[in-house]
Amino acid sequence: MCDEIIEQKIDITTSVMNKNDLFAAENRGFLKGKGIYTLNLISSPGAGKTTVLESMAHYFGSRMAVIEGDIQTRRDAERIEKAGCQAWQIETGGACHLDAHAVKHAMDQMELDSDILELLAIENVGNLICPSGYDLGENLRIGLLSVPEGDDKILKYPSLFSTINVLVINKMDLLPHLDFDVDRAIEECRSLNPDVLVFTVSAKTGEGMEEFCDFVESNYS
Ligand SMILES: Nc1nc2c(ncn2[C@@H]2O[C@H](COP(=O)(O)OP(=O)(O)OP(=O)(O)O)[C@@H](O)[C@H]2O)c(=O)[nH]1
Ligand SMILES: [Mg+2]
Repeated sequence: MCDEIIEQKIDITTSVMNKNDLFAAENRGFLKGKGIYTLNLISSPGAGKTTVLESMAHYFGSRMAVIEGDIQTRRDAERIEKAGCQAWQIETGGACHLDAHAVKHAMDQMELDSDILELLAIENVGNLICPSGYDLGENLRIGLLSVPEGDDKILKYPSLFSTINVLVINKMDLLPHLDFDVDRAIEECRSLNPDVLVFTVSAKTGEGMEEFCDFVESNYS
């Protein structure tokens, strides 16, 4: 009886994931056709995803568009628009992650035909667990960890940190005030994910942001 329920649960989960993967593949093809390179930014709430994107907006300007994912409010999209980029807000109404279908729907509403547009950044809902299971059709999956969260988080949330291409450690300006061990965080991330690339930045002061933006641009130019 119990085995039967577990089997049914696995069937349903598998079918939802297959559907997501189909939409993700569709998104990837659509974006490739338009020559747009896509990032999926994932972190806990408040690690600095929107601040990183505001800083990136200074570098990329209208070459970048942003999809914002939050449970509620347009606050992050408003911040990105203020920073000079096109932004579309997805309010999930409770879901703790974005999925590829929601991203497809957002893209349908956006102006993605501009010749100068080359980068789409997707800010996922703040969460270290749920977003990691959903491919959105991105080219690069970026995990953000901020110094105040503590250097022990990577091994506690392996589903995210083992599947990212790039680790960005943010809020480096706070390092002198906290006991975050940068080498430990990097070492633990590489133990899960040997090929991960690492950037240390402060989105607030701009430290390390030019190097990070140069890297993003070098992936498609
Ligand atoms: N000191 C410092 N503060 C930062 C830095 N980056 C972001 N913050 C602050 O951290 C807070 C949260 O930043 P957000 O960019 O809103 O974080 P977020 O990850 O987008 O948050 P959610 O969208 O709610 O998940 C804000 O008060 C930022 O000003 C940084 O590099 N240094
Ligand atoms: Mg945000």
